[in-house]
Amino acid sequence: MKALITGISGQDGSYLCELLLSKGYEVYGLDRRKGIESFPRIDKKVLERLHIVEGDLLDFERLRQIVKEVMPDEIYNLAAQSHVGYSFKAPISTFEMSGKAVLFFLEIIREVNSASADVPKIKFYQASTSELFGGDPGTEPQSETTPFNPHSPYAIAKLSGFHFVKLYREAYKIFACNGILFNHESPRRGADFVTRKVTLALANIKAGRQEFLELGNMDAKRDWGFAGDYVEGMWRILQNDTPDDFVLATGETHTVREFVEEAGKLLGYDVVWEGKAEKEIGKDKKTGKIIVKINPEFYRPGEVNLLLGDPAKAKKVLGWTAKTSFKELVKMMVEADVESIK
Ligand code: NAP
Ligand code: G4F
Repeated sequence: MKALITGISGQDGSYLCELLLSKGYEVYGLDRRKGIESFPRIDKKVLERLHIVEGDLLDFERLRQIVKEVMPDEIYNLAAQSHVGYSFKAPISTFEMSGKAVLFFLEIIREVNSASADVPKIKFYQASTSELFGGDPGTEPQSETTPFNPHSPYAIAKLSGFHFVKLYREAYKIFACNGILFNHESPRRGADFVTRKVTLALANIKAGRQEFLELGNMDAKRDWGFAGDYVEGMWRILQNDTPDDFVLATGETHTVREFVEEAGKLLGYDVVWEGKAEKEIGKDKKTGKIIVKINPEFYRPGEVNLLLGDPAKAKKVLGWTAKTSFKELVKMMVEADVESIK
């Protein structure tokens, strides 16, 4: 089996390529040209087993050439501008990467699939997101049947990608699926996402290298799982007999504040909170040291308040469940960051 993964250098790409290699796949990874080889998330031995192909997600002709040359059995489209906050600053490029580029792949697959009856059909996985739901209180737990109400340029872009996948599946019988994934984190998470920002900052504060941590909305609730578990779900989605869309989630939700408390505990801090809104601070109860301050710069023009997924369909149809608990995830990330800053 041959797989093409876009976004190979990202968090999920790094775990997915390991999984597929372990299953005997020949793995091709799309990487945009940077002039230097840079795959900090991928182990050197794993990298040696990958075929890296250079190309940009927005270059239709290059993508077409790559797909025709590689002729993968499966395409996992993970590449995106994946930061929700940044999508308010760069809505146009975000829209192109998560909307237009999805259509590029579907058009290429339509062309390849229809070329001749002997050509093997390509299966397509689209990295869709729980951001589609909008997280309005009262809609939880969110499942495949919950109405969408996107609150950011990122979510609107991903919603267009979601609908293109559904349309091409229904209209052209392409084996195309959306994985509607809730937040999944790991020690390989980008440092500008809230979980990794917290674990890295607290490790630095503990080591005396940073004074305090600045955050935005502490009340947001997320259904946080471990990325390593979620890539297994992506693979299972494409092994299902029929193409379909699936929610992958843990079924548990926590506030950003709870994430800070849990990470703090592991480093010997008993974080207590004082003040409200922009005046809120988090202090270590024993020493009185201020660990967290609010910086409104990290507030978003549109916020998703509450994400809590219902993964029942994935469990029933795919036999998939998130194995790693919230506490195990936080511990894994804190321990990795204590090591990473040494
Ligand atoms: P990530 O770490 O931000 O990785 C994004 C990847 O996309 C990187 O490899 C990046 O390459 C690549 N990329 C961006 N623009 C590109 C372009 N123009 N051409 C080629 N490659 C490009 O994201 P992730 O956390 O692994 O998430 C993977 C996918 O799942 C994303 O589509 C994300 O939106 C979606 N998703 C993530 C979560 C989550 O909680 N992690 C939940 C739901 C959905 P560079 O290294 O060159 O920047
Ligand atoms: O970690 P975040 O930036 O992740 P967010 O916005 O939930 O998006 C992630 O998960 C989505 C799936 O639901 C993916 F589709 C998407 O690609 C990405 O992987 O923020 C989580 C929450 C937000 O409510 C944010 O406002 O944390 C809040 N937050 C509070 N302070 C902060 C901060 N977020 C960031 N990044 N930085 C802060 O300082």
